[in-house]
Amino acid sequence: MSQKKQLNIALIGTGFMGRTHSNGYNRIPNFFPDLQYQPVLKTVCSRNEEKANAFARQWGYEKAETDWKKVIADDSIDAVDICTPNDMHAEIAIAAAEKGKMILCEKPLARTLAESKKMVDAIEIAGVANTVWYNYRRLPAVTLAKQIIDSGKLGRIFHYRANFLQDWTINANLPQGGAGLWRMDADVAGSGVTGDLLSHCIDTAIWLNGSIKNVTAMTETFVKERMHQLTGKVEKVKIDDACAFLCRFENGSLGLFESTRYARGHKALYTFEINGENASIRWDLHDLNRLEYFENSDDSQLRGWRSIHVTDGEQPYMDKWWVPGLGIGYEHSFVHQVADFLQSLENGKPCSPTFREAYETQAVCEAVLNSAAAGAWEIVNLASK
Ligand code: SOE
Repeated sequence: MSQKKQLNIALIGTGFMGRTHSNGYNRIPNFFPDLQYQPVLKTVCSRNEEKANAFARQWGYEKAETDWKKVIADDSIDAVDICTPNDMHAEIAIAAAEKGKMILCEKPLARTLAESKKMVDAIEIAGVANTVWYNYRRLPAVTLAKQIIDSGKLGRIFHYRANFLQDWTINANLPQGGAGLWRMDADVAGSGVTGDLLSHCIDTAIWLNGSIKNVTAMTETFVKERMHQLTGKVEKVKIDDACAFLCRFENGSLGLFESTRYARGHKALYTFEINGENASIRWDLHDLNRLEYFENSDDSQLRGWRSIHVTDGEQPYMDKWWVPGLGIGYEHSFVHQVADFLQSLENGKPCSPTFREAYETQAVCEAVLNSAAAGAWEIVNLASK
């Protein structure tokens, strides 16, 4: 411990993501013992004092706080981790950057491209280390897909296809807004499935297959009015419950994306498939340690989809865990993101996706929503208003 550099973390927000990130920090000393930096859980912040105290006890934070501005003002804090609902991301990130803090921000970067732009400007002016928690990149099978694509094995890419399907909002009596349901309130979340789920698919797609040039989209809000938990009134639902879009990538390939919270039977079915001239790759979150690969040059008698169980120590991240054959889970993607962030502090390289990279994902989301509203193709415009 004495040789380690301490990185004092303040977590703002104690929901589901607060737990995934905290678990990530806590696993580092055991599984990534060689890193120079050691996360120290200093402060957790929630508006609700009881919640903050209970969270601090459960996850090992030294202190609980109810005012995020006090957290930012605390000189002992090195890095601020933003896990609040989306409407708070920009204000907190900009204030933290102005105080010179490193920032780890939950996805999506913000509600809109304009908000995201202000955040990118703030961190770039401050020159602080930053990353956005698009965690699925860091599942070993997804990272292996990246390595295979970068090696050129697929050849020219023709198609990129992704889905993120859930079913938790089908019940028309489910209220919107407030604790636990802010994702259904467009004023807080910015959008529905586009920002919440498709942003994951877009982040992975840009990482694996490069920039998206233009999009044509459709969205639907199946339940038009819901009780708002905060106002107690029945209000118009402004989020997209479902969204599908087509796109063209800069490399000439075609993209097809779909997301919904109305796919009965699917809780978190994130899948992608990439078809190249020589080979194809596909992946499914429900079987997250497996990558499927089809190689056209295989002996024609034996050719078929290879089912690669990504658990070998020579495959990404797996030397850190158990022994070959034994898989890991969803939570490990967050441990890996913490490890990569700490590593980036060691080697001085940015921890991808940075705010600037997540800004590109936001630009695609914005183009998708604009296209659906206009019923027309939209160019992905990286210049915000
Ligand atoms: C929504 O249900 C949600 O929790 C998203 O907010 C997460 O980003 C996604 O990974 C799982 O689903």
